[in-house]
Amino acid sequence: MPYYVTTPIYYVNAAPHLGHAYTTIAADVLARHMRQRGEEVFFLTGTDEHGEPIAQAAEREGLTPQELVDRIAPRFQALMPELEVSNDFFIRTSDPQHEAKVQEILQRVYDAGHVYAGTYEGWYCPRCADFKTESEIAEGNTCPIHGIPLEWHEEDNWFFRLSAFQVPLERLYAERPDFVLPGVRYNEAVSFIRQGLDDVSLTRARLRWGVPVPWDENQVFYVWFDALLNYVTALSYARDGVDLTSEFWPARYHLIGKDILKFHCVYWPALLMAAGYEVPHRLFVHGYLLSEGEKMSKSLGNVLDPFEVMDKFGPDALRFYCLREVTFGQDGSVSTTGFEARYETELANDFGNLASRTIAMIGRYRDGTIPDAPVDPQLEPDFAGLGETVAARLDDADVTGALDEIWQRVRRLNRYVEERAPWQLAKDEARAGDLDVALRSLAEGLRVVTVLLHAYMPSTAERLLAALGRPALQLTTARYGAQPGGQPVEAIEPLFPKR
Ligand code: ME8
Repeated sequence: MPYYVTTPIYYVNAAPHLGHAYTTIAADVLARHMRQRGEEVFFLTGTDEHGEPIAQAAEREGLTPQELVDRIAPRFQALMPELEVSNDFFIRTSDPQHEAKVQEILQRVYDAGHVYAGTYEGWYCPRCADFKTESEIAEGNTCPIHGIPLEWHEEDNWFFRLSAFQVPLERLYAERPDFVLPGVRYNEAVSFIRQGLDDVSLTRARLRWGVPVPWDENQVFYVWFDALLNYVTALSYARDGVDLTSEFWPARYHLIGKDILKFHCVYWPALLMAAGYEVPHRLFVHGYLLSEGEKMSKSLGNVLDPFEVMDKFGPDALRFYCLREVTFGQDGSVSTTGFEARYETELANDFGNLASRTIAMIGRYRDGTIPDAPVDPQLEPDFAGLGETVAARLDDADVTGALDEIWQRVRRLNRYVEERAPWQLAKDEARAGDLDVALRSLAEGLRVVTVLLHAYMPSTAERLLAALGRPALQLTTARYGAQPGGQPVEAIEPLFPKR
């Protein structure tokens, strides 16, 4: 089954930060891993360029909205190769093809009777571009996400009949207990639905910066409907002259942060049903990266700059750190000191040293050729079924759990070096056969973990596999003993040098 994975599309009212990098890296791990499994993959990310937050940011800077988005969207686009993110397309919601497709789909929703004219009044957060329900209003009539005062808004709008989807949504969730992962987020979505769904406003009258409503020239679509639809519109024009929708829709995974759960877990499936599309297979809702106990965000200003971290340590170290430090699905703190500690203990010591020592010992004791000896059966139980275990974890988007499985084997190989002490074996000619087995087993174990780490640290893994003379990346090769010995290796510079 083809594998379509998406990230949220990011607002371009400020520069990209580590939170944006985080979701995108996680999606990249899934995409790369599925390619290693030989699946047809389509991986989408992009920018959300309409709506009030953008219009306001442009005004503050004395620019037109178009000028602002044309200035900032390229910075998000440039972030992708820097992070080694292998997205198949980058959507911008100001793309004319996206706008035309949004109009076509929402016209269909209108024609099917899911839209009516009404007046909206309520408390509104201009940063969220969202009206707040009773339970979403924080103390002092403020936005619980941005901490700013809410504004009372009244306007004539077109409404989407979300309430009509109450029963279909309840049924969807009852039939598919894994529709939203992790379970705590599934429960949150279900309780939101059970509270009773109000209709939601689909358009905005006061704003010009958006996709025009085809049946009412005085309105544009509410940015969230325009934005959600990116996941289907992109497939229709990402490849010239080919519509990929029937191949890749429904998406296998939408990855999102918990801040946008309501839109994705409630509005989005309802809108898809109204428009006659299948709903996605699954959504995975991750937690927040925290900095000094607070959510990192542009509006709060406590931002850890991914560009700075990458300049000093490279993208692979950043990718590894984010997914290792914070269990995907939960909140967790990130910091420069935390980063440096993991860089030192896990990347430089656990993995980097294992690679350098293994290659150096093969050089020193066996003239740089992996001995053509059997692999040590002692390590077999540690590696049995590892590829399948990692694949199963990643089928559930458990990117931290899969990485932990791999890392346990990295540590096992380090213990194996200590247990076998090849430098001792090398002193005794009678133990040459044992030394052959130990070196062959280390090289093979190292190769297996590196194939599995490719999704997480692509360029490091490729460098190391090339040095081991076995560049194959397919998941089927991630089996201990799958590749024969007798292979020359090449010395390499430390993978994670001291900084
Ligand atoms: O909400 N920790 O865009 P946005 C973890 N345009 N992830 C974080 C994060 C943090 N501290 N900060 C941001 C929007 N993110 C809409 C989405 S989708 C149809 C429209 C990530 O620029 C996380 O994925 O505010 C979060 O959901 C997303 O960035 C919000 O990005």
